[in-house]
Amino acid sequence: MNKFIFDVDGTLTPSRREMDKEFVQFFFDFCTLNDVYLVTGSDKDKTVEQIGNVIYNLCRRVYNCSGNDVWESGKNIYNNDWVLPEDCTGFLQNKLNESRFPLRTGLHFEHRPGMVNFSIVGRNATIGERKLYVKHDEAINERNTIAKLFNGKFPTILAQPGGETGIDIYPKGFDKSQIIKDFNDSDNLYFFGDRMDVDGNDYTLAEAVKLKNGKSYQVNDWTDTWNHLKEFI
Ligand code: M1P
Repeated sequence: MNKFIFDVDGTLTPSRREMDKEFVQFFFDFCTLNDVYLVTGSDKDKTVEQIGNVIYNLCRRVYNCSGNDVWESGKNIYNNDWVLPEDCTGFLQNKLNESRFPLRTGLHFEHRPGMVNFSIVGRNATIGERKLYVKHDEAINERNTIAKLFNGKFPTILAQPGGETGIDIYPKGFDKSQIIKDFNDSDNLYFFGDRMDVDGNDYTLAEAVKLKNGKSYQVNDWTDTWNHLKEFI
């Protein structure tokens, strides 16, 4: 049986923005005709804000917080209560103090079920402020550098740049790849994500899908995803 798994930010929507209205129409039909699963670093409220309640509930299952907060037909069926240890918070706080990016908008640690999103610019950033940070990060590769240092220092925890501005942090094994246990060997898996590069937060799941003989599509944006999906109708 075909099962379609989608990342959200950068794959179904522009990062932290709403889904395109015409794509919503197409995707509504797609979800009605196929088994669709979502897996995102974001929490439920943000995902609903982006894709709407109708699509959210049409999905067979939604894996929020990288699979640490799982929803099915409006019900929460799994929730991980891990919290970031204090020494990790201290390490990241130092990185926040040391960063040469000049803006701080607040909410630099967003605690979500089973994970934390760490952001130098802060999760209160406006779209313009986010763009400034993206430019800064592209120039000096700040998020990858922080994530690599963090992973070297805390071997039981994993830090992965996710989306455009932050770093997603969870215990090792509790990244997006944890969802693979919910699929059978007989399932034909198709996974769509924008960060399947070795440092990105779709990488581990793309590898797990490969081990199940499934197919992963690295996309540039939601229009790219839409073009691929036209092959399936
Ligand atoms: O789903 C991808 C990422 O989306 C957001 O990233 P950013 O705001 O940095 O673009 C965050 O919710 C992040 O946790 C998530 O992985």
